[in-house]
Amino acid sequence: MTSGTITDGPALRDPHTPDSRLGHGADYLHAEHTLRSWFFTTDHKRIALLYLASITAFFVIGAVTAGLVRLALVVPDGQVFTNDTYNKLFTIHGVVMVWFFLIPSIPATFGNFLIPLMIGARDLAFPKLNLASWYVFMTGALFTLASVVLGGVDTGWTFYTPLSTAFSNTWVVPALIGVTIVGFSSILTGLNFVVTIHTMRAPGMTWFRLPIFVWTHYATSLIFLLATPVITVALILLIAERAFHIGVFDPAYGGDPVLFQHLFWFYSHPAVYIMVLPGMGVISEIVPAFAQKKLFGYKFVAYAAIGLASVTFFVWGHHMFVNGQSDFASVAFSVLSFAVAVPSAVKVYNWTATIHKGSLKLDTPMLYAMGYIGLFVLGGLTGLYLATLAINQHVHATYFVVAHFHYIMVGGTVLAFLGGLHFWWPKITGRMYNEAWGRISAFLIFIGFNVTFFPQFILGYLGMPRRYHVYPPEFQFLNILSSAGSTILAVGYIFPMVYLVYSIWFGKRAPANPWDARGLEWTVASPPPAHNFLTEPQAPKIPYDYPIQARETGRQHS
Ligand code: HEM
Ligand SMILES: [Cu+2]
Repeated sequence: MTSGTITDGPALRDPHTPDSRLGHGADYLHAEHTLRSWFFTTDHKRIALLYLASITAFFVIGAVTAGLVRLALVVPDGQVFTNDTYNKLFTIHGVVMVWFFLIPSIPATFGNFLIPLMIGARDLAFPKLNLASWYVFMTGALFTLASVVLGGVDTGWTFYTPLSTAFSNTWVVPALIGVTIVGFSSILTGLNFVVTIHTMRAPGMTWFRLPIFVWTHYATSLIFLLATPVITVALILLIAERAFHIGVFDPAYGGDPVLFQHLFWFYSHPAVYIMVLPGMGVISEIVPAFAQKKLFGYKFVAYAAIGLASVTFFVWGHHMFVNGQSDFASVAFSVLSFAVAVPSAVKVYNWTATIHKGSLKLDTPMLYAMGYIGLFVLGGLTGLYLATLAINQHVHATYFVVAHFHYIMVGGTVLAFLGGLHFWWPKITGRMYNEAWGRISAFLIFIGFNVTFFPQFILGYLGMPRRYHVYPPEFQFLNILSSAGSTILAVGYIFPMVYLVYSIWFGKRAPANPWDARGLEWTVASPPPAHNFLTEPQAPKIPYDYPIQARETGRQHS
């Protein structure tokens, strides 16, 4: 083949990567071997792996600190750690998990790896910017982790004022600088995805032929672009407030601490959808593949992604029902929060309808997907409890909230992440993992998760506040149950780390399409060639063209 055929068309613009000198047949993992070729790569697939390694390391830090928090809570009298250490532990856990794991997790790894492959492009629109985003991300994360090494932070991941501005004597400023820097990485990634999806689609890849994974990443990128600058400004003001007492948030200087909460949640509620939408994209790929059935209501699922991304900007006040906002504001935010249920329910309904009468294969990715749907529904429904003003009075800042957000964020993001990791692992590495171990781990995680977090709904309902490590002895049994569950969960997380890494060297070689799935990423070899497509990719006429078609128009035939 001549290189002429593959530089034709906007989708295949040559990004001028150093590796473009290489033969077009070399797979991306073996195209070059030097360390330099990894740390200066502009190949979206290699950058995805840099992110995968980083966020895995951060997940381990987050998980170890979670384990220590659960360890402390085994006894009611708070004797395991000092108050100060306990506060620092849950802060590191929250900061690392939210800012350095959950937010980048799926977009930075699978988004980076798959969006160009799925739309038939050779790379992202700005390959060098993509590499720069990873360096920005690492710089910020290491800044924040340095504050931990220096002595820790005790404000919680929310950095609420006036604790963070006036009262905390821990390393707040370097922690904030790190989180601020990481925000720029999100903005750059969002920008790259939006431009890529607009301009790099292969001929014939119309908007309504895009995989839902691409749609959800498009919606997520809009949130990255529109919401992240707000937290950036808020955090810079917070740093200035703490360093120079400029009087934006501190009443002693004429400021307003509640203003910080508005700015914080104006970003951080949409951030929940930065975490959850990409996971929904993953589930929307897995479910049709393992039901061998066309995704039910494709257009509704696509619109629901945009719908969620829009409504999410108007509900931030549900975090402040008891913090002195007007009754009118509270009622409005309550009603708007209920509106979020509509597009969420559309998604769940459509996945369920896709499974219905499909020819189900319960392989590891599908087990994660089904676990995801269950946990997400429970997380979402308890969100409606929290959005109800009278109930919120009772459970605000209790373990009910902790249980709710873990169902959404761990159930919704981590299970989707693991499902996606197993689904695309053969594509990414060219190797198959051990299916039996995969299924065992998926079960352990599902059971461990529920044993850990379900008791926390009860604890919260009974009145146990979050962020305390001294509690009345009658709460001890449920806390021990929760800590025991977290041990099962930890084992469930360790298994995949072992058998997946093992498969890289000893796993069976993966075919191009081990699951008989649809989508352009399955038309290239596993692992894909350095330049993705050897010949011009052909966009499918309809997305999710599986043998079993949903009977959306079936009435007239029956
Ligand atoms: C895997 C992803 C996880 C994420 C994203 C996550 C996220 C969070 C966040 C944001 C907080 C709030 C911290 C704060 O309020 O300052 C938190 C608290 C906590 N998490 Fe996690 N967590 C995860 C996993 C776990 C696991 C596996 C466990 C237990 C084994 C766990 C146990 C806890 C506990 C006990 C708290 C303290 C609640 C409190 O503030 O009193 N988390 N987590
Ligand atoms: Cu919210």
